[in-house]
Amino acid sequence: MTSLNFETIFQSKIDDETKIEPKDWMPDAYRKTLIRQISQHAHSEIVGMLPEGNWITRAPSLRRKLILLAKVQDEAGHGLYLYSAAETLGADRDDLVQQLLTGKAKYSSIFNYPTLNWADIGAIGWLVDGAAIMNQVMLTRTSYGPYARAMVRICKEESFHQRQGYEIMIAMAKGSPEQKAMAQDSLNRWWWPSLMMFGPSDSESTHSDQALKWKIKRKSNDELRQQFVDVTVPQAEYLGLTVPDPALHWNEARDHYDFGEINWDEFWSVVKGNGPCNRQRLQARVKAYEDGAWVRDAAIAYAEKKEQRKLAPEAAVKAA
Ligand code: BYC
Repeated sequence: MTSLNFETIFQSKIDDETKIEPKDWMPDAYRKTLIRQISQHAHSEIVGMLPEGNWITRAPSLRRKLILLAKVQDEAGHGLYLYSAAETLGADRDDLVQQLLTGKAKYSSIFNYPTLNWADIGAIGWLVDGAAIMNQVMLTRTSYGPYARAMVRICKEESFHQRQGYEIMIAMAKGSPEQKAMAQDSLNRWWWPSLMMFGPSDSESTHSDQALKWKIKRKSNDELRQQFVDVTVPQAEYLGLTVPDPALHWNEARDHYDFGEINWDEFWSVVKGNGPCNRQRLQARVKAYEDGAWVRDAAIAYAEKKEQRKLAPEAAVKAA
C-alpha cells in the first residue's frame, strides 16, 4: 500500500470518529504533535504539584491537609498516565524528562506564579483546575485513543479538585473581612494567568489549524477561554468577589461575556522562562530528580535480580 493510501485510511478514521490506536499507521507530523502536546501536558501536571505542595505543611486544618495531599498526589498520577500515553507513540520517557530538566520543554505558564497565602490554594483549585477541566473535557474526545482514555479519568479527578478549591473560596469569601480580602487578592492575581492557560489567541496559535483538522483539539483556544469566562464569572458573583477586569460585561447580542485584552507580553515572557518562578520550578525538579537517583537505581537492580531469578531454572535445565 502506498503512503497516500495509508493517509486516506487515516483521515477517514478521523472523519468517522474512529480512534487512532498506537499500532495504527499515522503521519509523522500527527505523532510529533501528539508527543509534543502530551509531554507538555505531563510536565505541567508534575511541575503543577509544586505551587500547591508548598502549602501541604501549612494547611489550616488536618482535613484541609489531607484533601490537599490527595489532590497533589492525583497530579502526580496524571503526569504518569500522560508520560505512558506519550510512550505509546514511541517517545522515550527519559528523553522527555531530560527535556523538562534542561528547560527545553514547555509546561503550562500558570505554574510559574507563586502561591503567597492559603487563599491561593482555593484560587488554584477553582480557577486553574477549572480552566484545565474546560480544556480536558474536550480532550476526552481527542482522536488518539490512549490520550482520550487517560483524559476520562483525569477529568473525574480534576472536577473533585475544582470543587475543593471553590469550597475553600466559599469559606474565605464568607469568612472574616480579612479572609474575604485574601480571597479577592488571590482572584486578582490568578484571574489573568488562568485565562492565559488556554494559549495564544487563535490568530497567533501555530498548531491549532492542523490540530483541529486531526481532531486532536476539538475547540480552539479562544472558544475554550470564552467558555471558561462564561462559566466562572457567575461563580465569582456568588462568592461576592470582583473579577479584576473593568472591561468585563455581559453581551446580550453575543450571549457571552466580553472581556478585556490579555497581556500577551507577560504570557510570552513567562513561556520563554522569565516568569516570577520559572527558575525556582526547574531547580526544584532537578533537585527531585537528583535526590531520586537511588530509587531509580534500586528499582533497576531489583528488576534485574528478578529477571535473573526467572532465567535461573531455565539455565539449570539447559545445564542438566
Ligand atoms: N503555557 O499553537 P498553540 C493541570 C505554547 S495542568 C505554556 O496554541 P497548542 C494542573 C504551545 O505549547 C493542565 N506554553 O499550541 C496540574 C506552543 O509552543 P510549541 C495543562 C503554552 O498545543 C497541577 C505555542 O505556545 N493542560 O491541569 O495547539 C495542578 C503556541 O501555542 C501555553 C494541558 O497541557 C501555556 N499556557 O495549544 C493543577 C492541556 N499555551 O510547542 C492543575 C493540553 C500555549 O510550539 N494542551 N503554549 O513550542 C493543550 O490543550 C494545548 O497544548 C494548549 C496549546 C491549548 C495548551
